[in-house]
Amino acid sequence: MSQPAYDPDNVFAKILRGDMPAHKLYEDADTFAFMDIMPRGDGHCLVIPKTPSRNILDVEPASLSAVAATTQKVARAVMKAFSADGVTVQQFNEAAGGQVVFYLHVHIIPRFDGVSLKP
Ligand code: DGP
Repeated sequence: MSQPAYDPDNVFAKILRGDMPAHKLYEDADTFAFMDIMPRGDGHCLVIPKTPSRNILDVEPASLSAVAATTQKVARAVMKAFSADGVTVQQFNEAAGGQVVFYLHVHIIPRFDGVSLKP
């Protein structure tokens, strides 16, 4: 399958443009982190690059590196803020891979001993 083209009419691009609201957690020159609107657990948040890409299949390595660095920063911060026992980091690509919003994003979900994620 060839990679579909990036479509700028997606909700995360709108959030970055300021056309839609979001609960911002962190921002730097290359990345943006905000709370997930449909959390699968307390503190569920997302990290996106500022350079648009559809998913991991088309992202530039530098942008992916920036997302990884911010993911680590935010994962540490939310684990501390929520006194979590662990953290799940997830990332989906294309519909068959579970992707719903076609703008590269990484899920960060604090985890607690004995607590399952919401479906
Ligand atoms: P996925 O593409 O499968 O990784 O899931 C997209 C995630 O994005 C899902 O957890 C819900 C979240 N989401 C969808 N629309 C919005 C929105 O408008 N604002 C925020 N903050 N999160 C959203």
